[in-house]
Amino acid sequence: MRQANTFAEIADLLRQRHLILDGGMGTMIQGYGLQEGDFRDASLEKHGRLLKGNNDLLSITRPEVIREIHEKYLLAGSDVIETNTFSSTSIAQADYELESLVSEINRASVRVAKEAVVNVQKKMPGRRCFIAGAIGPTNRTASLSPDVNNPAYRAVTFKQLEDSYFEQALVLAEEGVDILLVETIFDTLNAKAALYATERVFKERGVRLPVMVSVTITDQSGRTLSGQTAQAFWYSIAHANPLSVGINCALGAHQMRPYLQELSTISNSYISCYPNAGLPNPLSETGYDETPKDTASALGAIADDALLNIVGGCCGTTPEHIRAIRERVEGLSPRALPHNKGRLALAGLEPLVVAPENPFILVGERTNVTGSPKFRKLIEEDKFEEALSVARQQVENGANIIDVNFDEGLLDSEACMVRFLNLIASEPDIARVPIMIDSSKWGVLEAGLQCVQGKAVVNSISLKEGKEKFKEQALTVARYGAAMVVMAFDEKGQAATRDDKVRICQRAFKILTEECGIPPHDIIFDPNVLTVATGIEEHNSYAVDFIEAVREIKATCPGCLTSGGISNVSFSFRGNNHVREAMHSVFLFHAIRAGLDMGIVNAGMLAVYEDIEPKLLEKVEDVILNRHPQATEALLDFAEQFKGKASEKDNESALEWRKLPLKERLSHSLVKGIVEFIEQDTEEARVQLGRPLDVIEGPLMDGMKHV
Ligand code: THG
Repeated sequence: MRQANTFAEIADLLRQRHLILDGGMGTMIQGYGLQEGDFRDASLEKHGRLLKGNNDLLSITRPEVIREIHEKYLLAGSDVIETNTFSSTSIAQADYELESLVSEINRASVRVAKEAVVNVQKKMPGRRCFIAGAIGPTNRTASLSPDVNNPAYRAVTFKQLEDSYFEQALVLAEEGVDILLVETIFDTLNAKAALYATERVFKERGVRLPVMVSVTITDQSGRTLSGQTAQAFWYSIAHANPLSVGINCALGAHQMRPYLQELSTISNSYISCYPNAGLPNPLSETGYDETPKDTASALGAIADDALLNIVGGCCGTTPEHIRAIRERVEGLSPRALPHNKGRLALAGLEPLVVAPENPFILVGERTNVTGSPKFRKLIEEDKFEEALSVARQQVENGANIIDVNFDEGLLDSEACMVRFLNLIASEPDIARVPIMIDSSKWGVLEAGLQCVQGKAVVNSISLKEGKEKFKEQALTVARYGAAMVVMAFDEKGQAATRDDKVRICQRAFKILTEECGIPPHDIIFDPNVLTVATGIEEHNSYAVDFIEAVREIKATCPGCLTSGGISNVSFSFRGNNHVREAMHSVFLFHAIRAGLDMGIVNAGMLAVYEDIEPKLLEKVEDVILNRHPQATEALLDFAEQFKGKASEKDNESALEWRKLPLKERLSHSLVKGIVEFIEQDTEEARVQLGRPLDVIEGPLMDGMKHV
């Protein structure tokens, strides 16, 4: 795709100095004391809604006001002015029942900005001015429910947002803006929809514009309104490869500093900052605390440390603020672009960097209707909120990512995926980790991608249906900004041998990196963990085949990652969790040494390799490494003694302790920190003993002695 000429021009400027944005539009409009009539022209005379406050409309009804404000900013030194289109989407305009005017408002806004540029250039020949098409967050949020009684509800969907943003961005591009600016982001899913839409606009028009992205950190928590940290935010939108990323609005520059520092360290894009003029203050003339000098010195202090490239102002700032900011940063070196090497960086509410120097990544397997009978039962009984406890348990037990799967014939997998992911989004202790969206159905994967604000992993795509389908799906996943698990599966079927696994993954790697432009670190190969010790001789080498394939794939597909569904390996020992755990640990031990980066596991149910009894270890290792032909039989014999012995850590099936006497059950709960039965057991004790105090002084205190 062709790049607009402005790319080179702006990049050239950014290497030399800070680029200056404009300041607040709303603040300036307020100064004109406009009334309802100013927001109406002849065609709107009879419009049934009050229109005062719909500032974007002024580009049509009072264009000279908007033009004058633009000119003031340009004369104060802005290199870039923002179109008066912050709320010019059908979703935002719905408040005024003016969805039908969206195209016209955007068109008029670009034109009025262009006129301002022409006027200023008449006074200052040769002056270069850029126009950024402003794309606001809308007044709805895709990641949060506005209904406290229904946390899975959403007032707007990704698709609705994307359509609405597309309509706006298309007109902005057609009318000739130099840049698109997705700004004041409070919900990353909204922003991802906007970025998906701008990409669609570029594709449709065959020309790409620079995109600027600016997030709002609402308060001192350092989080967006939808709960993400600044780093998680960056990783969630980095796929758009924006010209710049930065922070605007909510806080004054001073408070933004730590977050700008974080972005500056991890992002390869330019860094922008256009703060409010401090806090709202009804007593001050502009309605905000900071004078031009205040804002300039706060921003200047950050620019002194070369953290910034683009500066300007948001609410409450005026042309005087911009003049002061420009003067303050004049002559300062802008931030130099870092050269961070590519690595897989996922995000939930918090970031997760998957790098060779970091520990192995555990993907929790239990939120899977085919992998956990408990989870399946809860879903089948429509107990979605209770099913969240399975996800929480995985995270508490150390899962760095959770795999979510609803592939079951009798379920509406797509609806289940959407509902469950929406529910997860409202549970910060679960949503802090990235999601792995697991399905063999493309529709389910795409529906899932439209629900997660972080950077997710799609599990999985493959060459199963041929190269064209594979490319199309990979490119779509990338446009949603997700990483992808690629199974060693092709037109002929699933790879079982080392050589087939390697061959298919290498072919997929070439297609993805060379033909699709997908970064290697967004590709996670899964060379199929197949079950060993089934009694069928050719299955005996399955674990070794996997391990050796991992080694070769890591060596020949530079930058890629590898993963596998670890529990598959031990299906032949179902019902014998003690042995299964040992098998998983041994298998992981060797696979990780061969280069395995992550594994789908039952988090919290992994034995420590060094703790496995030597006899069991030897027999398990014989099976996993296929060390002799009788290995399976030997392990089967040896395993007899553990049959039915519930694993220590198996919190799903090991409910044997519930049969213990009440006192011991209470003690068990206290020792293990299990809260599930506490109410029921203490109530039983109260009924037995008569007084709550007796419960505390009796069985609870006794139990505490064991903690
Ligand atoms: N690769 C990729 N994705 C995958 C797999 C893979 N997703 C699904 C699966 N394989 C990984 N997940 C699981 C989840 C659970 C189990 C195995 C793999 C499992 N469950 C117990 C069982 O079936 O015996 C449940 C028993 C119980 O809880 O009582 O073993 O390979 N990319």
